[in-house]
Amino acid sequence: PSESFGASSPFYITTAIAYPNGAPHIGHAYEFISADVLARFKSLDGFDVRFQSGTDEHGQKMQQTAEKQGVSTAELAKTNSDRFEALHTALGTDLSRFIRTTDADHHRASEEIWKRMEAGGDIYLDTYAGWYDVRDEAFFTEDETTVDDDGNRVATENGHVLTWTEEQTYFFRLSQYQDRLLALYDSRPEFIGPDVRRNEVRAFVAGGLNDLSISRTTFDWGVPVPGAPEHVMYVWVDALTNYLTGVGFPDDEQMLERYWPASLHIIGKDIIRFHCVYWPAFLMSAGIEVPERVFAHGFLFNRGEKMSKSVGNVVDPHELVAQFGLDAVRFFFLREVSYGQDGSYSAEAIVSRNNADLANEYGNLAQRTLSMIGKYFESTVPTPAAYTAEDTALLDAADALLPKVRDLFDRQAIHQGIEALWSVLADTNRYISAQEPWKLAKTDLERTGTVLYVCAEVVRIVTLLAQPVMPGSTSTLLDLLCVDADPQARQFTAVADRLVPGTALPKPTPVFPRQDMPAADA
Ligand code: ME8
Repeated sequence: PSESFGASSPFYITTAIAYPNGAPHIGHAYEFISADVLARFKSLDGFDVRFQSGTDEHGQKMQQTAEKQGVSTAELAKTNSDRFEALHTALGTDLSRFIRTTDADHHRASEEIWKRMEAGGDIYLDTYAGWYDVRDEAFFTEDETTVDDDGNRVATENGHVLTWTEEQTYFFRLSQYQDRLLALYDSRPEFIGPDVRRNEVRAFVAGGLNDLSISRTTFDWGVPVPGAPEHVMYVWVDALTNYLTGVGFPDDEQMLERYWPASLHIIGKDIIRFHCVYWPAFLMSAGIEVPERVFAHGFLFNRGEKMSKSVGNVVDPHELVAQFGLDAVRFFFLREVSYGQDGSYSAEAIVSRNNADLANEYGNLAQRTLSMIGKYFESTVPTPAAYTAEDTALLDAADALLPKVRDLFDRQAIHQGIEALWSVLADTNRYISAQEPWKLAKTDLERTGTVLYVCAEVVRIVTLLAQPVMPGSTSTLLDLLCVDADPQARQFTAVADRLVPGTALPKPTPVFPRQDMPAADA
């Protein structure tokens, strides 16, 4: 049974659960960081956030990889699952649960959803004969395949080599869900984001759906089918169910009631069909509410090239963090890439973002403001005198940020949210250059104080709102502004406060250092 819950609204957000058949790569890191930013944003905005990630450990691919490496499948899963968990720690993601599909409660949940779909009359046994893609664990019909130059039968959509498979499997009556799925997409346009993805999914479903093979007898690394233990569940049936397991399905009714349906599933664009077609159909069949929204981010490429072991451009996310610092990496991914579209990264691009946006536009503004307060006001927050039109315009722009950024983040337009913050920082830099407080200080100390107060106040507001993106550096900067360190005092409600004149500030230290451009071949 779960603890009692507070008054705030629940927000349940998940990432995809990764296959632990190898080490995590930058694509995984990108997904974890972006979901963490969204989770932190909601949490700072007063929601009771539950955030889940984990590993998807079953399936034939896992079993085959383990055989190749000469280790047990359980060992392979454990070793790599631990690496995914360690990556979460290194990235500072604030998880409520790291789930493994080999966890005992997950077996229980998978059996239960299966039984409910069966009770709903949607599961039947039949013989399957078709082309099987081991890598994606998916079947293809003849017309979805082609023969490649080496004479292999390959899947037309992804080029993976297929094997002819005939076996008795259980089927899910997906074909019966076409109308209900189309009705879902039409009545709840926010169910799939970005919009372009909804159109793709809708067109796919409108084209007709085949029943789906949902069990396997050719290997045994999976959740046994209730009442038919010679079958294991198709890996996607159990994988998708992780989202329910994590909120207490089926036993903890109180927790389930609170956090289900999930508010937001964050996934990559290659697994949209599983989340936007199969998953809602399974849930409808089992009589469970569908999630509120699925958002698909794009793929990340190394200098525009697909990351692959043979190209030798697979970068270990830990190395990236060690080289550039966690917050610079977090900022880069979210500011540089339009969330929902593909993006590219390189050492040069990370350093130039760091230097232009963090060191110059943000860090330098904070440092100049705080050091002038140190120099001219004995390190205490000055008392503002009457505001000019410029002062008011700037403060108004900063005050307008919260509703603007909230709206953008609620649509997962993270890059635009960050852009909005930086646009006010740019205004503030123009303002300080025009006001020239370093000159004013010689003639009009009162006006100098007002200008520095306005600048410090903008920095405070932007810093509060930038916390989800860069939790570490913003915390340091809020300390320098003497914002109470109690997390409650750093919630977004604090945007409406003002710096208190007369507060003694500590000696400022630069928070966002410049970085050197890496050597050309780095
Ligand atoms: O798909 N850029 O696991 P996975 C951005 N187990 N994102 C990427 C990426 C890249 N280069 N490469 C992969 C699975 N991803 C399933 C999910 S969920 C019930 C089961 C994303 O380890 C990918 O799109 O192959 C997915 O969202 C996540 O990383 C895990 O991929």
